[in-house]
Amino acid sequence: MTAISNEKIPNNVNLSEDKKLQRALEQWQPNFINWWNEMGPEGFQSRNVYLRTAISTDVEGWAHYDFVRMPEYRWGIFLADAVPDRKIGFGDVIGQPVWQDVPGEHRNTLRRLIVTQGDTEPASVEQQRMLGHSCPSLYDMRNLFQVNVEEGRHLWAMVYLLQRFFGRDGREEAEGLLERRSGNQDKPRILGAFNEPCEDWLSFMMFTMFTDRDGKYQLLALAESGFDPLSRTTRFMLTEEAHHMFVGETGIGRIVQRTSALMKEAKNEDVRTLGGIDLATIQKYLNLWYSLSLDLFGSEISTNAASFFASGLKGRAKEEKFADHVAMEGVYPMDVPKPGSGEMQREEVPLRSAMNEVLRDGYVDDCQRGVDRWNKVLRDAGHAHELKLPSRRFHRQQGIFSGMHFDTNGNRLTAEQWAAKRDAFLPSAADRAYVKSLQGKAIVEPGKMANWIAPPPRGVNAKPVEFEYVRTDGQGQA
Ligand code: BYC
Ligand code: FE
Ligand code: FE
Repeated sequence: MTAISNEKIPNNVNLSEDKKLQRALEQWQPNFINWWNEMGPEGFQSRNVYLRTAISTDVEGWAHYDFVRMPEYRWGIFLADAVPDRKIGFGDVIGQPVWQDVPGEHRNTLRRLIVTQGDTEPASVEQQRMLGHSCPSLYDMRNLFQVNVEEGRHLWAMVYLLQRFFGRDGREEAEGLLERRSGNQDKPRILGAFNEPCEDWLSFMMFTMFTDRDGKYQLLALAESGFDPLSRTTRFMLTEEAHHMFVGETGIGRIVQRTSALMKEAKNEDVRTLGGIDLATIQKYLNLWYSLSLDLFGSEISTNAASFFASGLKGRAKEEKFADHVAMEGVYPMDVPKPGSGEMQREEVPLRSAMNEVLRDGYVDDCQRGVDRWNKVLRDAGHAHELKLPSRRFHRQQGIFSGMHFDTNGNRLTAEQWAAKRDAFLPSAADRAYVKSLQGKAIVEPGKMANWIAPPPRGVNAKPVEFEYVRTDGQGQA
């Protein structure tokens, strides 16, 4: 077990022995707190929230729950334990010892990967900052804030790598991570999905289901990295990520469960008359966040991905599952639109250039397992309707299908057909207004749930569902 020190910046990297780094991080810390106060959860900063905090990096280290005011959360630097004699597991450098420092020739590429990863973390906090005001219960509000503080911690994780290994450039990038703003025209966040508005709880739960799950797959790929500090950092982040996807998957599961009960009551699918969220609307939000999240894997055919893999910087999720770790010879057969006509044509893409698509394959399967669990709720209640992941071609803004239009089954549409059908596939202004109208004010009476969502089967850390997870100012004993 690796204990976490209780210094100004909690850490398990012997920070007190590296005075220069400690100083740099202590200088960045107040800027982070300023950013958190300005861009973190709006209106709830002085509340006592029942949060879990890591006190060590092993499994038991997660058992620490207490009331904390969010600005006092113990953000810090936690790396998973080193694997003794670890060797690089893939690419041209397979079998060589992992690097404890940044190889000069990979400096820029690694920095860009770390900055791109780091940028998503504060972006998501910014996207979600108003949601406390419309939460369906105190239990859900607490989960939102747990996700938010952990995304803040993920930012710390990437900033540690930048400050520790990238000198002055790294310090500048660390400042940049606090300066860009989600959705801001002049200084947007780096990746598409992280500039999209996330203004209601259906979006939030789809985001944690689908967008945080991209996080899981990207972190799994970076956990394979030959740059060992990145591998150890992302391995610990993955333990935090599991909760985010739990929030999304069970959140949508509870909405589906409530909708299913309301459909029985209404004796038809139009549960809006009863103040529920109809399956058609749920499907549109799914279509939106799933397609935005597919874009986060980059293009199907990517020379960037090929060189990340060749140079041992970024592998595949669970690289050990694959037989061939060099991937020099294999091909990935893919339907690629012909330039001009856009007709699909089967191509054999060299495997290394298809690494984004290989990672996306694992992601799609993982999403499907979650959707299957939602559909089981519907089936068990006797409904024939199923939710579906749309085709990978649908609504793409990155990669070989971007700039073209497809329906959710992957059939090509003209621009006119798309314009006519768009609101049948994606949330319309009216759908968004309806979902928002259900969430006009926060439900803050302990144990009470909004009408459009079922209660969770159990509370947090063996506390009852009706526990007061977020307390008003001044209170706070567990
Ligand atoms: N939006 O060869 P391509 C998370 C750019 S989520 C905008 O297709 P590549 C979290 C790309 O940068 C996980 N731009 O892709 C979740 C490149 O630009 P340049 C985040 C995009 O490079 C929830 C150009 O298009 N982690 O943790 O193979 C809450 C052509 O690139 C997008 C990472 O992303 C896009 N969607 O792969 C909180 C891991 N897609 O070079 C947190 C680190 C591509 O021409 N990042 N582009 O200027 C990477 O591994 C890679 O940067 C990507 C792109 C997989 C994102
Ligand atoms: Fe994260
Ligand atoms: Fe996350």
